[in-house]
Amino acid sequence: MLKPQASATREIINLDGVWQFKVDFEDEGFSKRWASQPLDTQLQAPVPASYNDIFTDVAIREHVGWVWYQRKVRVPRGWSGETIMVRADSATHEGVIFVNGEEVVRHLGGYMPFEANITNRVAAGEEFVLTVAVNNVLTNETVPPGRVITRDDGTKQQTYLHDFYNYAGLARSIYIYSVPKNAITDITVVTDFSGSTGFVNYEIETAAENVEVALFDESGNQVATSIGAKSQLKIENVKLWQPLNAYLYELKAKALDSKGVVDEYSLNVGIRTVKVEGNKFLVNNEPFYFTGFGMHEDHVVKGKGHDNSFMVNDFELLKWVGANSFRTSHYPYAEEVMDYADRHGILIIDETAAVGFNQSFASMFGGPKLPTYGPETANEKTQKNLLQAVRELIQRDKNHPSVVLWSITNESETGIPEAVDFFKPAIELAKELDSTRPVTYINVMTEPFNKCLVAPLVDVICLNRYWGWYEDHSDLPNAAIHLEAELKGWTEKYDVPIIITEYGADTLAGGHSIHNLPWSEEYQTAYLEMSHGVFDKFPAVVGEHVWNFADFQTKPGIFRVLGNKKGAFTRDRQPKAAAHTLRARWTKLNQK
Ligand code: BDP
Repeated sequence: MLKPQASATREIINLDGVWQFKVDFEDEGFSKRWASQPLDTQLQAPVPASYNDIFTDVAIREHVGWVWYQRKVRVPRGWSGETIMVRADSATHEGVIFVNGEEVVRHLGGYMPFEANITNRVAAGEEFVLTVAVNNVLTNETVPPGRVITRDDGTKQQTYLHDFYNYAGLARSIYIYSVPKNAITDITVVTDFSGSTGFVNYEIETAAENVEVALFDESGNQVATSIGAKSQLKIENVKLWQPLNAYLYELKAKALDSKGVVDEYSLNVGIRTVKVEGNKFLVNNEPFYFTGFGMHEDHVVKGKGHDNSFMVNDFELLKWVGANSFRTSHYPYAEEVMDYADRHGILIIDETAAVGFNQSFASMFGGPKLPTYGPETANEKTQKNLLQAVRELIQRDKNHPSVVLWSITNESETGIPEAVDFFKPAIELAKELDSTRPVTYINVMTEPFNKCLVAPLVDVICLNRYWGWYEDHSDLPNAAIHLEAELKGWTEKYDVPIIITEYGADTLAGGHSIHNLPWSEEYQTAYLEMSHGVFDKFPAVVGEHVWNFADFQTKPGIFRVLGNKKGAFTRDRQPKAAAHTLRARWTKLNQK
């Protein structure tokens, strides 16, 4: 699904703004056909934003079920004869779009775009009523999974086994856009180079009779052309897309019929290669070392709402601290983020929302402890949804040069054969859909090298390790010994690159201790330095992503102090001492 854009043949209207908003406390919005009438409400909610922290009413924040958004939309006069689409960049976790009261599309999975052709339901120049119902419920079949339980007073409560707050609503933009008949419906590019010659292999989907493609450099000079829906562009004196030194060509595709151009679509293309060789992770055939973070889409008030100011500032901080990469822990991020990373040379480990498939977390997050895989937990329907999530992720993000590794799941239970049955098809699907990028999963501490059964299936091993925090708490000498012993085990067993995708310590900004007590800024710094000393002993360790970039909101818990405090930055993006430590190390590492 191509991201909508304006071109000579396409127009787009962004519907960001303040919408009518109603919480469906009695679960009656569908039966009473709320979409067919003006929403009976005093509330309005901003789009894009998670709705939870916007209002002061705790009943809204903690609501379990549907909420409804509504607004009027006028279709531009000039759109007659065009195909008219409506698109949501996401609806967390399930979205239903209605046009003039009629359902036009329904989508499950909270972090992916979906759209519908509404040409026959609207008219150019006329207004229509757009309603979006959004459901925040997580069940054993959703990705991520969860469980709704009933309190003693009969009210519902959402439980889940992942460590970030279940923000919901319309956190990304909604659009209507026009496309011509016989439009370009998909583009896939795969890049390569040999010496100073670059190659862009492309494939374009369209019902139009012919296709013309031209590639332009950053100064706007045309550097290659081709004809046909599937071909190769050859670029002499190619400028490669490099980590922290991005170069983007613009591919302009035109679909034509006998009368001329019917559609135009532009795509940014970074020419680069990614390969795994032995224990090396190669970008443009050079060994690459990941510095950066596991992140979250998380801010005050907006929750997971996309915001360009926050996004640009986060990237500025990444650059300042010497990060060259991050992981979209634990769900796909807004497409604007992917575009920005392309433009700024930041590498991405792109992750599905498969987090919390691990019942051993029940003791920590509450709820009954069941088998992780089984009829009442992760079952065939869940697996089907996971496969769909992998398909949608790769479909959406396949052309981003920033994306260098697909992550199928975070911290699932992987030491039992059921885990192989559950995840192997998803790993295979990722490889089948994209043979150009390696595939990984993120290993949890409780599934070490001699236990985990999923590790042999992937190209890169990613480890989340908390020696010195959850284990050997406040005992860094022991933590160092155990971390080293573990990495020795992994590197002896597997000849693949290893990325430490999480290591970190909760830290209260402004907390200090001359004795390096946990939660102090001193302890976080000492913890990181201990970890780095161990990583540096292993050539197979090709990257370090601190958990987390910034403090973030979680479900309340006795081990969470107004959220997770493992950020190198506070939630309002001020550096803790650790950020300076990382900056000193990473700036030097990136100069090598
Ligand atoms: C890991 C998870 C991450 C948590 C982190 C923590 O992958 O989502 O927030 O640990 O406990 O278990 O801080």
